[in-house]
Amino acid sequence: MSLIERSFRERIVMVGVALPPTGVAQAEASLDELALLVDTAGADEAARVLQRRDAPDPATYVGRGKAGELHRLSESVDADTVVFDDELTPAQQRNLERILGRTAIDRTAVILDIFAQNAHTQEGKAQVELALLRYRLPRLRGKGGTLSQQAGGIGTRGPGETQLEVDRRRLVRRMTRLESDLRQLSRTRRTQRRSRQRSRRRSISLVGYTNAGKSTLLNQLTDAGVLVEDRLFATLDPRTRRLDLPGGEPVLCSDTVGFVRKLPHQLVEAFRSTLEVVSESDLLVHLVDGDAPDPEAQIDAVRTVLAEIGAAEVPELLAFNKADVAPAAAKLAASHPGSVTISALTGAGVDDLLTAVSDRLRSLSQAIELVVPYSRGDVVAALHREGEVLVEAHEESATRLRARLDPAEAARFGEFLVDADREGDAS
Ligand SMILES: Nc1nc2c(ncn2[C@@H]2O[C@H](COP(=O)(O)OP(=O)(O)OP(=O)(O)O)[C@@H](O)[C@H]2O)c(=O)[nH]1
Ligand SMILES: [Mg+2]
Repeated sequence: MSLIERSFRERIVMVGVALPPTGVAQAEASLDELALLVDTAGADEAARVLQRRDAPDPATYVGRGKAGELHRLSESVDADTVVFDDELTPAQQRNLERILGRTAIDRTAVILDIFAQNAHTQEGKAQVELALLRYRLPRLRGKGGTLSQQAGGIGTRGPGETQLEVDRRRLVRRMTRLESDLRQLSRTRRTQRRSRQRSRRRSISLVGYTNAGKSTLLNQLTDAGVLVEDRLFATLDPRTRRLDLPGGEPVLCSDTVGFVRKLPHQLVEAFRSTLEVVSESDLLVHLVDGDAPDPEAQIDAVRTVLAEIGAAEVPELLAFNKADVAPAAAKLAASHPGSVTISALTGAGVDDLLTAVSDRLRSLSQAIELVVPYSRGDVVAALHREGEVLVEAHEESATRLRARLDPAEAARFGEFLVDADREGDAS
């Protein structure tokens, strides 16, 4: 399932293009991150090149002259593969491989490769395979029966159209199968989630850039025993654990896949159902690695992905992590009102984080007052199920209740709401 050969450590030339308005500094930071991704995928950096351009070349991404230079460089450092720090179009990739005389891949392929290595559950594997196939389909070239990444070109076109068509059909069939398997898994997941919702528990999700410390935090909070690794995308499958907040309220806490700049849209698509747990949360704890080179850029990248998965509206609590080794964490927190500083590793600040979570959840729900006629026992039962009943008094012909409810749920009980103002007038 892999895009990168792993029988030996491949030698990689990395290529970035600095485009306006982002500029050179950001392109360099992105290349640094690509180096981490390449290393995580199991390959070695042989050289890196940054080119300044006004726009990518439609045919070759970098300029044609630059491509020739890259060919000479790749020869001299004995590189196996050239990785471009952006998504290449299938045509650009084809043209580049012809000029470079070796495999040309893009950032997306590297990230997909890491995901492929880290997928362990049935659902994770299916999601990654689907993303890989969606990436490969438009890049399929007629070359025997293989779905090879190797360059085609004059003289290597193989048996031609027919075989290509066969490959393509096989691929599409497999994709359809995976899509239907995933739909089934997603239905199961949804049913499970619904039964949890019926239990009236609120849910929070730990989100953040990859390697921010989300799994470490879940372990610190719940003894979940989730895999923690100093490597990118260690977690692909969400874990949900119960956790008691300081006030005693139990909540469900999920650890999820980490995000990254330019997270391939094929992956976002494939992981959509997994990520529903995020968009349906009551609160996001957005964990930021205080020790990262550019934490603010990581915050932006995470928010971009959150918007893509429909979670932009979910309230967010920022937590700057790794305070034990990053003095910058406290400074960052100071510039983000309402945020907290923690060390998921040592546990420092974690109590404050939980208090903040508890406070935020409380402020998100509102206390309302209702009068429900005795004939509507079902409504009282629903209030107990979906909210927190604070006071319940039995009056002559009705039950009077004070309850805490999410605004969305409160709206459903509109006809039983006591209008506080009118109540004041009457007395
Ligand atoms: N010093 C220090 N290291 C930490 C802290 N929290 C996490 N780490 C380290 O950071 C690395 C990544 O931690 P994980 O918990 O796997 O990070 P994650 O956010 O789950 O990462 P992905 O699942 O890959 O997205 C590990 O080496 C952790 O030991 C912390 O508070 N202090
Ligand atoms: Mg993790």
